[in-house]
Amino acid sequence: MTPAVETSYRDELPPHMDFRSFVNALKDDGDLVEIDKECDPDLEVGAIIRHAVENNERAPLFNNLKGHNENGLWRILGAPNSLRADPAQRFGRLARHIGLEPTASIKTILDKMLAAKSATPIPPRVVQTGPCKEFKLTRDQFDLTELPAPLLHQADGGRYVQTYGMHVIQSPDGKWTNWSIARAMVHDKHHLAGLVIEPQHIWQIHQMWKKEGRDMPWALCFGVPPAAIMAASMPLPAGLSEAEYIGALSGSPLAVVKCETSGLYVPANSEIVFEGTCSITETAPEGPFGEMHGYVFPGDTHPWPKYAVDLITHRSGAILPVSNPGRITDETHTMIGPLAAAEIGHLLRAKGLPILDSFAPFESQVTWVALKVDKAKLRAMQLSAKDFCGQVGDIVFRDKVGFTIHRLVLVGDDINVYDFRDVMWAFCTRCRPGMDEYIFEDVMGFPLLPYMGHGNGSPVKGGKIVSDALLPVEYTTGRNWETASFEGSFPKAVQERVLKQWNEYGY
Ligand code: 4VP
Repeated sequence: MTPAVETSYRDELPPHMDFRSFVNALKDDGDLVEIDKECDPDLEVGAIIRHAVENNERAPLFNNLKGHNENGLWRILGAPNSLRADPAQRFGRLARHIGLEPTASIKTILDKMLAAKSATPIPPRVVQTGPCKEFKLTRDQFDLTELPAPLLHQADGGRYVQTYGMHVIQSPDGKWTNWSIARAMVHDKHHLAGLVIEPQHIWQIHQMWKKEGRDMPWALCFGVPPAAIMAASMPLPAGLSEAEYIGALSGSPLAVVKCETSGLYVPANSEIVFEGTCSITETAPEGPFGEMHGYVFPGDTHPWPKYAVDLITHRSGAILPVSNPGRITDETHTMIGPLAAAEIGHLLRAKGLPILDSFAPFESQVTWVALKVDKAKLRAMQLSAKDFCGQVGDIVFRDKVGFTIHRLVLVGDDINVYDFRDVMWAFCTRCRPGMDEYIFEDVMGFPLLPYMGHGNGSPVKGGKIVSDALLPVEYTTGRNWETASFEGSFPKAVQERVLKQWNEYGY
């Protein structure tokens, strides 16, 4: 066993390996607003976060929350992974999550997430203790209803303490440890109620415990190393340990420490850890919650598993990260969509299909993934549009990586999939409604999408489509048009002359 963690430990870690260092990095980047004025977790915090994310504003750090306890439990960091206003650093917060410079492009960020999948896994390093153990609160020392868990939208069914924490669970045989994000709200003094939806890994492991007839040991860690929360948001394959993947991603082992009440291990420098169990028999009313597609349906409450919180441990000056989902752009868009898109591209390439890039446009509320097709390779495959689109849809929509995505848009290699104007232009001009679209009704659907959960058909099945925005010539002889644009319709010399003389024209 490695000796106890010394106090200097946390200061030496880079931002992607320590949440507190990450907050400091945002401050140094000029991407943080420290709010010392008292703020009310009852809607005021939620409104500030919403206004910030809808305007790509700096992340708010609430240092003085109404209702914080005598140990300062807790402060809140809002919008931990939303966008920056400066186009040169638009993805700066995501970049900081994985050890890249803030100017990294979204492609560079997603490529790094994918590369770590094939790098040698680095298992976590067990330490005896860590910053997360600085304070310990037993059941008689906390009341979840008294702590400043935020009410994030006025119609929410509860205080969503869990929007950006990481659930830690293990299969009953101990072979698979899974780290993931799933929302949960405060139910009572010592319980949460949270979504455990099929086909998510948390659901798969919960099913295993149901078969065993035992409640599922569980920990929920808030303010984990940013690289860990990125991994927890990515639809990595079943059985893969996120902890080892994070080691590969960052090139060093992640320090973990044993829970007090179970055999689970959690990141040693987590800001806050809830320890307990997730019931296999008991449920509690959960929701509604303002969600990633930009809606909350008042009164839409459903029974979901009940989590018992038996112990809370935390760092001093603990910070709870909070994502307030809704209309773009927040963490449910910057993370869920692009990370699924990266995995979708990876899966299609692994199956031999010629996909160059993949991205979930934020403007589609991350319900679409645009796929850039390598046309030369496509032509060599001599596939009909029907066969190609059928294969793409079958591969993606019948796999867990495609769960949240309802439209795949196939585009040619003149289209930049990271630019929604490009994707929309191709979709609107090259995909003939009906004839160029392939509907999938026998696949799993995403019930959170309003046209699924509150629509005309089954909330959990179908409603998916492959939209072919490749013109027929792109399958055979190649592009036969020029773009009617400044860049596409004029010789380079003319473009250069016009740009050089632009001011002389009177502009
Ligand atoms: C898998 C996605 C997902 C996103 C948000 C949410 O509340 C549940 C599931």
